[in-house]
Amino acid sequence: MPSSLDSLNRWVDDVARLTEPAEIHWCNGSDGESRLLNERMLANGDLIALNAQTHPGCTLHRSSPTDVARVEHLTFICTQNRDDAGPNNNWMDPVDAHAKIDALFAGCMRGRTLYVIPYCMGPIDSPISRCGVEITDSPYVVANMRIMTRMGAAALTRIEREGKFVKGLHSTGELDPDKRFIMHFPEELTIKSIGSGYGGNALLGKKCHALRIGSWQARSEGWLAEHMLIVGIENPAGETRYIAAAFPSACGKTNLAMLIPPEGYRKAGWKVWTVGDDICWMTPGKDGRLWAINPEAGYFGVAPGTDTTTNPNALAMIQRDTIYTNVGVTADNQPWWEGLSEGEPVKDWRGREFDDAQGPAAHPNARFTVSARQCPSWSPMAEAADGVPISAIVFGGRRPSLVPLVFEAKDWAHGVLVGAAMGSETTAAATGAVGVLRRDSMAMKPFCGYNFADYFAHWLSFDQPGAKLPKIFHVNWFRKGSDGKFLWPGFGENLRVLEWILGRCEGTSDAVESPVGFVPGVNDLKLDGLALSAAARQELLEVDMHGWRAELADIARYLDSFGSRLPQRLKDEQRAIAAALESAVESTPVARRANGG
Ligand code: SAT
Ligand code: MN
Repeated sequence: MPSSLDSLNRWVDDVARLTEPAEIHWCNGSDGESRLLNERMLANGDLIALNAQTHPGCTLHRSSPTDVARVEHLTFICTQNRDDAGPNNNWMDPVDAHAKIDALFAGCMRGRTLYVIPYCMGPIDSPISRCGVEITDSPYVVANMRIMTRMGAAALTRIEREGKFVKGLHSTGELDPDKRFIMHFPEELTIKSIGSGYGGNALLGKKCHALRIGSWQARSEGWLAEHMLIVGIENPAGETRYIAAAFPSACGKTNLAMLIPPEGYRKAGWKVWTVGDDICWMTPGKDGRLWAINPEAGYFGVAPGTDTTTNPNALAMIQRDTIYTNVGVTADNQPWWEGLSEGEPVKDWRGREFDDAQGPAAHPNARFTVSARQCPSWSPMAEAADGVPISAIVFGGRRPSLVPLVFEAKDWAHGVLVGAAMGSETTAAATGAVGVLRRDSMAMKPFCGYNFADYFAHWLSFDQPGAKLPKIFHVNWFRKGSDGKFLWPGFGENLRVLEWILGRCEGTSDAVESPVGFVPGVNDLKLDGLALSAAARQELLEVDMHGWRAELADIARYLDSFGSRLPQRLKDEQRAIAAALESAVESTPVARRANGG
């Protein structure tokens, strides 16, 4: 009888014939293997040792200066039918795409080792988890995948049992931006990536598998693969509720997932548990609720800005056994980045003598890779095979104006519109201009592996009789006052907003109804002890009807860009809100007090 590993073996043979490596190494994920690889990388300069007294087990990787972020313009979804990829993706015909990228793979591993990395996204025994195999010629990728996924022998055993896995082929190639492509073939459960060694371009379990291919699999199998953190909030009564929150890259998911409660909350007994900081797979349970796992086993977080005040949990977890990418270093060889209050850099992320005229010491998208278990707020529920039940889904982006601190969607379909209409200013996580406002539906613009119109329909389809769906909210930590400064202190204080959100789920927090959703009244949020002027409180919670009327018109234009595939239900939601705003603008807006539930 043929073993279910036959197809894997055949694929590895085919790839080896194409790429011509000097040797092939099957990764088992053991400590010994990891030590050996590290030694090799330290010897050849792929990794640089950091101060072993202050940062035991930590290393630094400097990527090529033109390879420091995801490359959305070189990322393709290759489906037989162009409309299946949708206007939200770059598309290429699969036959052309294979031909184009295989030409770049030909002979690309000469003199190099081909590593075969079997991995599992999610707890190894979870029915929600899915497996994949990445082939790469980058030992740095192997080291990162070992932290970010359940990699090695156990994953291979599961693959042998299931016979099904996502195939990912990666090579750093020549690290030439002109010979770089990140291609996805969802119909073949296949990924091919060449020319980059960086993060989301190269660690194929992450954005390529867990989101782009994952979202495709999720639609056909009835679940959701989302760009969301998962956080558990334990109240003083000892009850923990879980929130899943979607924000674009580099908008504070890691910080929110690891939040430290403000002092008053801490003393009262509130605790925060981190389940995930980037990706969430959710599936309807027998009880009608959505149950979520974090498919990852580690964090690939943004280093700049991480400090004792912003994210003390993250700072604590990256003191040992961490791979740093593109940070600066101090005179005594400690990692350093902008926003770190201690130490000062002598070398920048490229390894040059630090000179602030040449730019920052750390690249703005510099990262740390670390095992999730090192986080002081790590939740043991991150290993639960059934996942955790989600009480609330939160969408958010960087919106300097208009969008209030928090509001609640009126129901699931309205919530889907709120997610679809999400906008945010771009960040350094992808190459291109920073600070430009763009629509980023569900924070999935760079990551949805199929047509957004079909994706919105998939979201709407969860609204079934018997479903006990989470309530949907929108937050905006980034609203600015007329002085250009952020109005809201953010970070730990965000727990105040999460408390209101969970109160809405339990029927214990009040709100004011507005055409755009339920907004807390000034006294509905617990703001005691915050240095926040009455004017700032007012502004943070204000719904500017005229501004929102223009916003809804812009949302309508955005929705129209998806043509006839867009679900009518979503258009109806948009029209209903636009009409409500129209009458609110015409008459004097009278806010109606909504009851707790
Ligand atoms: O580079 S990654 O895609 O892994 C990180 C991010 O952009 O969110
Ligand atoms: Mn992300």
